[in-house]
Amino acid sequence: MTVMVQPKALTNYKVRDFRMLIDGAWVETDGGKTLERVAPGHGVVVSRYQAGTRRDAERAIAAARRAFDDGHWPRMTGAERSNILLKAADLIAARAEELAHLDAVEAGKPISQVRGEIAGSVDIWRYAAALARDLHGESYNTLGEGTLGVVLREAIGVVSIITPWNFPFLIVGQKLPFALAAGCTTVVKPSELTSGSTLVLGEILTEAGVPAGVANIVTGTGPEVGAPLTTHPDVDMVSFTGSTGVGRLTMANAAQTLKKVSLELGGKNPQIVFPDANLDEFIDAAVFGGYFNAGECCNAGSRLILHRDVAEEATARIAELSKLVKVGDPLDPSTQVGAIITPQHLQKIAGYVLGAASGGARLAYGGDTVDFGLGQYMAPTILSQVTPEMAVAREEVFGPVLSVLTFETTEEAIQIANSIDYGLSAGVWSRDFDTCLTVGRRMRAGTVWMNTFMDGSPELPFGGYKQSGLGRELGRHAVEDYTETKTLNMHIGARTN
Ligand code: TXE
Repeated sequence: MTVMVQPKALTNYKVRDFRMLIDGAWVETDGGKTLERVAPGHGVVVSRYQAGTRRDAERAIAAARRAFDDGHWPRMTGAERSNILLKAADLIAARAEELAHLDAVEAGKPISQVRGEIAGSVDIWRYAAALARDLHGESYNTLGEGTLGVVLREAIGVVSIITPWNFPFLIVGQKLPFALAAGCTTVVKPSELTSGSTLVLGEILTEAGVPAGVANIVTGTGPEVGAPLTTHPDVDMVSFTGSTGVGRLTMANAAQTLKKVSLELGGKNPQIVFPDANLDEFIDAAVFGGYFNAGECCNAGSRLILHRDVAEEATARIAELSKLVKVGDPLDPSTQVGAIITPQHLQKIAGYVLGAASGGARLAYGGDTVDFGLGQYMAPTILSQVTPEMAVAREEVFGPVLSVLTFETTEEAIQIANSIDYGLSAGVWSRDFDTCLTVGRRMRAGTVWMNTFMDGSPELPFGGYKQSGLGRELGRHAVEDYTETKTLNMHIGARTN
């Protein structure tokens, strides 16, 4: 039986009413409507956001355009922008508990986990601040006596940033500080399910000294607010994280005016386990990688591709460990798996499990939704005897569901791992480093973990192959992504011919 942490009712919770940040002012939508957010773990309204309109989006784009074209922000020194980002990082750290609490209630994430995400975000903001001072081009004095070539990196302009609900504060931090570091101005649209922490970030940025119009935040739905951010001719680049379907639409929209796009999309990430792997460590990582953030994670290691010799033992041990995972109240510090984002999404997850079971997969553990009488929850679930063509093995379930597939030869394992449309991340488990490197280099994935899973740091680029996305976030080139390259080709001295 799953260990349950009964959610406590949010009695006397003070519902937060948020406005939007457009051109340095906290404003209401001109449409006069709000969106209510029901906490997924508690079943009551906790936040109200402005239901922004296309006109609100256009006002924000106009503010960002003006703030870019007046040149104040892009022409500041890297050091000046860096200092503002460092101040923002300090203010995020100072308001960490408030931010963690907001993400926990709005997204249903375990509070202890979100605390880690906010601390990680502070680190990322500081990393971006460091890069702000290190953005530079190249020079060429090897082009002949009379020629000097200088390659500049200039801020690309106005950037639309569209983010999802699964890591509301962390994901905006993988985009916004790098765009700001480059000297871009921005319009941010958080998910309509989890906008609170991004709006608090707006307060933080204002206090840190980000000028009016440089970082605008417009709340609302994708079709109403998100779409104009991807089509408007005054936007130069779109940085999007979300579903592959909307990512595809974003790219098509951006193509109308040939905007640059950066896309972080879905994943269905394999972990290949060889017979010589350290099973103790793998079992732990499988449980963490599968159930972290209730599996609502593009990096979830949900496709376990196990060698036949270890499959049975590993599956049984993962099932045993799954029983110990604490499911329930996002605000209880002992909780490991919180709530599922919406009732509709819970149904979708349950549908995948049912579909797999009726297609011949075996339920090794879990499979049930958990009814606490408040919010919506799902038990950690592991399915064995999954075959590569099943939907549960190919599609992003986005729930706490692990699928076990088996292999005999290394070629077969690589073939199964690479056989789907996604290519975000992957894992290889073996004590033989040759095996790890040989397989790791053949994986079509943006990140390959070896004998570990879901580690990361701001220095390491993150992004996907195939339909998992386009471009990379983080890493030392993260700021360059928000720039245009300009060549200065200079003639020196008297012409000789
Ligand atoms: O994502 P959407 P949803 C996957 C996951 C999940 C599924 C659906 O499988 O179950 O996607 O989640 C905005 N123009 N991921 O529906 O719709 C939207 O308002 C412009 C994987 O929440 O892609 C939100 O701000 N923008 C993923 C953002 O896009 C639009 C994380 C993402 O929402 C828009 C989240 C439009 N027409 C979900 N329509 C990951 N990679 O981690 C929506 N949006």
